[in-house]
Amino acid sequence: MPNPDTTYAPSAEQAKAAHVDAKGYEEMYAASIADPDAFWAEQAKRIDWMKAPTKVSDVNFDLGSVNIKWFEDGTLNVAANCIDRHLAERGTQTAIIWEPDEATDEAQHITYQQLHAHVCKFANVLKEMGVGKGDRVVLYMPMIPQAAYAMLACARIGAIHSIVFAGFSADALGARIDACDAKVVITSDGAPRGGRVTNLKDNVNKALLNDFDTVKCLVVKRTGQQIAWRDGLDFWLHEMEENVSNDCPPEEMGAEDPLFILYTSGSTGQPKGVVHTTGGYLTYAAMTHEYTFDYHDGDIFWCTADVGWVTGHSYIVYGPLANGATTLMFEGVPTYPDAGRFWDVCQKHKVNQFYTAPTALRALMGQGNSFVEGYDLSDLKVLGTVGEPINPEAWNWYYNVVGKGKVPIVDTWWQTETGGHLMTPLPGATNLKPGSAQQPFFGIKPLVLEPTTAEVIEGNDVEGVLVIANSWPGQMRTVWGDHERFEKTYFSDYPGYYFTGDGCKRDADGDYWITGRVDDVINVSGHRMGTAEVESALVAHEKVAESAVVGYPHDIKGQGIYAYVTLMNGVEPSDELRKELETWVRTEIGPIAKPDLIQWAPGLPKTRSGKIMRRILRKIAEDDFGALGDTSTLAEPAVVDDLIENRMNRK
Ligand code: 6R9
Repeated sequence: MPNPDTTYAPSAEQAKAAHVDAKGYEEMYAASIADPDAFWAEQAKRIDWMKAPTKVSDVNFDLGSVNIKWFEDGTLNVAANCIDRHLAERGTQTAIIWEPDEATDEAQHITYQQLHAHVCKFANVLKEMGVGKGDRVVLYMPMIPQAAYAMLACARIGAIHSIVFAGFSADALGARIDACDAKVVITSDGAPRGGRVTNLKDNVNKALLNDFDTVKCLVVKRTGQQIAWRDGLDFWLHEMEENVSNDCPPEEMGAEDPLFILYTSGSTGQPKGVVHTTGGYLTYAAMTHEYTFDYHDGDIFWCTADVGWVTGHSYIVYGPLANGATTLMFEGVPTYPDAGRFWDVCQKHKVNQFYTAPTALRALMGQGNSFVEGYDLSDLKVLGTVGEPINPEAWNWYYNVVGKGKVPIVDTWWQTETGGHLMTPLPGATNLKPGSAQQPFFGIKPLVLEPTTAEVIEGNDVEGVLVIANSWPGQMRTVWGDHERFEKTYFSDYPGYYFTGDGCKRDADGDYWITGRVDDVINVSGHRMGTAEVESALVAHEKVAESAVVGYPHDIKGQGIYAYVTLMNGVEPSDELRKELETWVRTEIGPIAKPDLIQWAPGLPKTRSGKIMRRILRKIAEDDFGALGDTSTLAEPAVVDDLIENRMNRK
């Protein structure tokens, strides 16, 4: 049981200045659990409703009738909440600071008024292209302000956006366009990142193989490079904008109308389209943004995620803008032009809250402190992390070198499915423990279950699987087009609870420590990857007969991808073939899925019923084969000796 000697208490000033101190958290949490509907009815007032809801929650977690509704009879518009309602008071305040890839290029400051004009025009362009309420629009964009305009434009007219991370390949993009039956794809000509440019429009053309003659594409000019063009189906945003008005009244949406779909990896098969709706999601994104980061009026907030991930949705766009914040959008990478870029940007824009991923911190930590030390980081008030457990070494570096031992760190645990933070320390309220997500957010009831019997484990100093016993407004509502899959994935293993897929410990003080996924999902640089996805990409190659993929500990990425590959009869293993398979997976899924290690496996360890024994493969990949556990059910024990002998990860 991790039990760090040092905890870090907030200073008296921090506790006083924060929205809640320790006592405030206890009281508010208790109230949120004692009468959730009263609590959330009050919280729903933080957003502007066209018609205020009279109902609060309508929730059923029973398999076969899973149903989740919040604020059901209320109506609202998300874009109006993120823009219009701020105009009177903060029209000239900066809504978005955009920091381009090249440090020498000028940053842009977009005020709320300007944001309003951009989004209205954008929305009218979409209408002009035939997009209406309920239609799906796929975004495949660099981190440019137009990505935020596009999201908000969809929200304004009631279209459902589905963002595909621009690092995904054309094939992965195509699968998602098909899965949600998108009417329009929004992209840019090129996407500069870390000094290199990806031609996004060409990827879109490849992705549209099945729908080449039907799906329209709206293109933002970013680089001005040569791109492939389909006359009559492709449109430049800047040209379309010349002919539309900048008046676009926001559509009145039901609280339970879908706001967006976001595809995420699961333990089996195809990515799932996680559906979030309008009223509950916005309430939850706004509230968590305010409390977790102790956001106050006038603060400059920076979340370094990409809008292609849920973190970018909730904490670059929807949460901060609903709160009238100034949110920073960064096009580049942490190490370009050098490992000081994050801190240069923090200094330049006087960032108050900074939110990033452990994998980025580990990479920067490895470059040495000199990249941090030259910068004035005195505006920082809160530091945050997300995406994977943060190891105490990285935590301490973040705390001492970046925060100079004065700035609280919030280690936020949540998921694409949860819409916003479910467990996190709160600045000013929590005695921080390096590596622990610590305590539930308001209204969240976590439970630890015994994995095989599903019994609730009471008390402290315990370990098991993590489930949530109740619903919250930001919870996903369904899997797009497959409600049965939604029920099966999240509500069937542990009936009556939302199953997170994570394991956890609850320590002697009652604080939670996330121990990682308990399903076949691995976490590479904070990004979820289903081992099944990588396996199906590998076996799609003509020379591959079979494959099994597992995670193994990786210094920078958290987990690396270890692939065991059995080749077709007669195919000889070689370094060239290894390269070929790496490139293959990159084009099938994207660079983030490229295996770090590929081991040629003449056979895979299987039970007599033919199930691959992943437990054994994980151990070998971890270079920990002394503890293989029970191998008595193996069909061919000799297979394991060969795999150990030729293992790729030797410490
Ligand atoms: C927001 C996001 C979700 C999975 C989740 C867990 C891991 C996220 C974490 C964390 C430990 C944290 N995870 N935050 N593990 N501590 N602070 O990352 O969403 O991409 O859906 O990933 O990431 O395993 O189940 P998503």
